[in-house]
Amino acid sequence: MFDSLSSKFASAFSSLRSRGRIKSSDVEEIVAEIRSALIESDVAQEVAKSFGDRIQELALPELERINKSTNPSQGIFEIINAELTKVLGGQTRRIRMAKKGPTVVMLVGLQGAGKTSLAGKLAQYLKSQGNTPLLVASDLQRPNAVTQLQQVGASVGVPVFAPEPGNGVGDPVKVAQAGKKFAEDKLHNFVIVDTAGRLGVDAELMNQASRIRDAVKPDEILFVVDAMLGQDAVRTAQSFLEGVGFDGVVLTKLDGDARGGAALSIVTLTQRPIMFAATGEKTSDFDLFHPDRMASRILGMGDVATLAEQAKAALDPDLTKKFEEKFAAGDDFTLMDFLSQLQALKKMGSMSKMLGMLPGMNSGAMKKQLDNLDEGELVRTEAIIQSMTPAERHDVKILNGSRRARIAKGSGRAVSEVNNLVDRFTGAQKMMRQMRNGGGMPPGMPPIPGMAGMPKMNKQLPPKKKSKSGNPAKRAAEQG
Ligand SMILES: Nc1nc2c(ncn2[C@@H]2O[C@H](COP(=O)(O)OP(=O)(O)OP(=O)(O)O)[C@@H](O)[C@H]2O)c(=O)[nH]1
Ligand SMILES: [Mg+2]
Repeated sequence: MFDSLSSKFASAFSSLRSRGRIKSSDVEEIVAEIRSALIESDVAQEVAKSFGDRIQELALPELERINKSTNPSQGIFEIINAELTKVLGGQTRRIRMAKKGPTVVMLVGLQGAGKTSLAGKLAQYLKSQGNTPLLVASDLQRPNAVTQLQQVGASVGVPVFAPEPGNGVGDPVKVAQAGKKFAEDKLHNFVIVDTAGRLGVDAELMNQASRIRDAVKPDEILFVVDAMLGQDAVRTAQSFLEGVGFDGVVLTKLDGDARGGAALSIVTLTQRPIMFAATGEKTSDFDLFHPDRMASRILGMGDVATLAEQAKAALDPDLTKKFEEKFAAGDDFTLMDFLSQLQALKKMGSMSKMLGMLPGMNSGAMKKQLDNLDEGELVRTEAIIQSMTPAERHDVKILNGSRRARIAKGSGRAVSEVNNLVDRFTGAQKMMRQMRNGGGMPPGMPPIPGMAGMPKMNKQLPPKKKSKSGNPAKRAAEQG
């Protein structure tokens, strides 16, 4: 997401970083580069221009101060980051709850924008926060629109209010109204109204959406737009703003190769915040839109905050506790633990998406590596472990040649892959033992999901043997 913009910014910054003192001509240069990066990424000309002007206005008077600091390019970077955050909407905007009765959220947008999918994503998100949403099928345009929403609702376990088939209820306005009434009676605290889209902006579509709006008086009207539309997304947004009005924007299909510029333009030109982003077809491919995190991602600083949140959500607290207890008891790290970790990793979502949130991962060579990352690897590893007997999983030392051949056959993988996995696991096991014995994490080792809280074990446990710590700093402390 925003990859091209991000890599263009990265090259602009690398030229700035190579300078010691920053002159006003350097600022002008980077501003020119930023402007063209923005325009190439589908940001409207006027928005790109005013963004550049603003950076210049802010940076020039600060040059003296910036040049006194140890890292002048960082000073410019911070100005750009703050301004980009502002252009992307500033603060994260959450749904405003109704003061009384259910909060009504109405979704509008063109055909295929992703409204119905979003209805499911939003419902799941709200439900996960302890709400009791109701989905309302007010798209009676397409013959299967209602069934589509019913399937979406079923998949996230959220009820759907829909007209009874065949009894002639063909008025989306009445359905919306009845849906809201149903929610009030049944004490649902959120109502999500899915509406019909059209191929292009037309008067009839606007008229229908406006009538639904007047009937249910939404607390939030969300304009759903496909980020891949580029500049067209901005024009569509402006038409919807005039025709129906909306309070916030939802960008969908950010997983595609959208150049992302539309996001910046829409916020600036409609003065409406982006509230949510959808990044795939699964109901979990959805998040609140955080302007600061997005700016930091675009600028190649990564999105560690989101990564941490996802890790936390994916980690099963019971599992983490179990690990802690196991280690405290001095038990060994087994292949089953290894498998649970892989499953936690998988739950955290697509590996490449996840790793892309780390600083510096979205530019140049790193990006290529990520794109080539083999997601199937996890699945294959899982298959191999699942083809083992419980005894084998418990102790890989019993894996002789014939057992390995049987496992390979059972999982449909090559024996070399089984060997490779056993080697990797043995290495991980060794590392875990070392940690337990007070050695701490080997340098450069990433934290392992499912193992949150592990390092603190070092403090709670006396070293098993009287061996000195493997960690030089600690050893020094022990001796000192
Ligand atoms: N890759 C990707 N696909 C998406 C995303 N959001 C929706 N889609 C897909 O886009 C297609 C259209 O989505 P819908 O939710 O049916 O769109 P809609 O706005 O309800 O369309 P109409 O009901 O025809 O107006 C579906 O195939 C979705 O799976 C997304 O964020 N990423
Ligand atoms: Mg739909």
